[in-house]
Amino acid sequence: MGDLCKRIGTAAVLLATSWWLSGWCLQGFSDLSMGVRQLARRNAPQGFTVTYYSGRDFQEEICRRIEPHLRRFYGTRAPAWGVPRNDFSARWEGWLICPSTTNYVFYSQSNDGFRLIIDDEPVLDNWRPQRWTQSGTHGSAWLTQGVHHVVAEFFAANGEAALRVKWAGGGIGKNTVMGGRHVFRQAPYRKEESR
Ligand SMILES: [Ca+2]
Repeated sequence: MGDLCKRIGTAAVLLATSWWLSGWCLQGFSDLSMGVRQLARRNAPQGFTVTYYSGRDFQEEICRRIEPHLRRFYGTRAPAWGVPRNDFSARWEGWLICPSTTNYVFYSQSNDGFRLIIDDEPVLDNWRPQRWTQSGTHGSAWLTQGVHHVVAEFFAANGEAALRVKWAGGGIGKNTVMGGRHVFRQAPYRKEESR
């Protein structure tokens, strides 16, 4: 009888431990997606922080501002007071929220040079004077569900200047411009936690 009690006790302990472990794992997942939803609801600061520089290669910082999307049509005008109309550069920085773990494709059209870096890895590199084309260029990256650090860089040579970046994957349609509710100015989670 004592032996039976011991066996039942051991089984109960094993059952309780596995229940606790499965709950802990599930909690980890729901925390991430719940955290992202809460962030969107809480009016967390959305958009990119962008810094404008004079010179094609970030020579002198002129100003810093917030922009909601990677979509700018400058024409032949300067992007901000004090920034030259020709020969300027810009760097956008933000945290991209990926809804699921999958392959994402990024499409850019620019006049002139553009590059996109995600988690310190180059995804698009089109850094040269160029005209706007309908086909543009594209690159892809396998990204986990959660947040990823994004840096986008642009330079204008002369004449017209413009930039548009779209992305697709994980339920995000191909015509989605990068930004809006998918980009935050500060990391909701540390990078290591989203991997
Ligand atoms: Ca140009």
